[in-house]
Amino acid sequence: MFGPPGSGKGTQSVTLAEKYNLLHLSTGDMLRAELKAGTGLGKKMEAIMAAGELVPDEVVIEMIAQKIDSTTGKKGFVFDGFPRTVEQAEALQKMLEVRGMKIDLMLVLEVNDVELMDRMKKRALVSGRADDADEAVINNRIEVYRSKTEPVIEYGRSTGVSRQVDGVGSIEDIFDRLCSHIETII
Ligand code: B4P
Repeated sequence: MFGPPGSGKGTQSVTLAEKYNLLHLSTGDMLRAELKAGTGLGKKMEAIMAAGELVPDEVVIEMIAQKIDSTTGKKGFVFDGFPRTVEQAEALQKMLEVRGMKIDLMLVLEVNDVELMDRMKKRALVSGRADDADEAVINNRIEVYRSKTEPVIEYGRSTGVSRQVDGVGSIEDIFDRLCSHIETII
């Protein structure tokens, strides 16, 4: 599941994972759990995340590899917020290949910047997330997405797995749009 910050990746991934018996893997959620638990890793990542920057590739790659290896009883995975750099995409492809798996679909949620800002400001009222609370940080996250993460879409296009999905509208309508793409490959 792909898209800018606030595009609905987390929102949609949870219900998609339930419907198709997949494991939802959100690197953002995993990192926030480290922060909350006050682990050494969490303490190191706190300032990076609060500034809206990306944590080092090796940190998230290792977290994902561990989760893939410890999962049983699921038909597959929904990766939410990962990969976020071309290096992470290449690492994911390799880690799946050696385990006899592959990326089936890359769903790209498209949402304009005004709507993104509006959603994250609203979420800030309830999330308590430092990276939602400040307009400059939100702008930085969108900027980091455009410069470091959008190139991953090209990577997905070159392997024929990416699909653009309109991410504006009701949560239910967007869910239906996403499902219609998934239904073409199962
Ligand atoms: P994430 O947790 O991935 O943060 P996000 O992009 O803001 O989440 P998401 O896009 O899923 O939010 P959603 O749309 O569901 O990452 C946070 C930070 O962790 C990053 O900045 C980075 O520092 C670090 N990080 C994470 N992964 C990393 C990686 N791989 N590499 C390096 N660093 C990494 O929700 C947004 C809001 O919109 C919600 O309030 C929701 O209710 C609302 N919403 C959803 N759909 C809507 C709709 N259709 N209409 C109206 N509102 C909607």
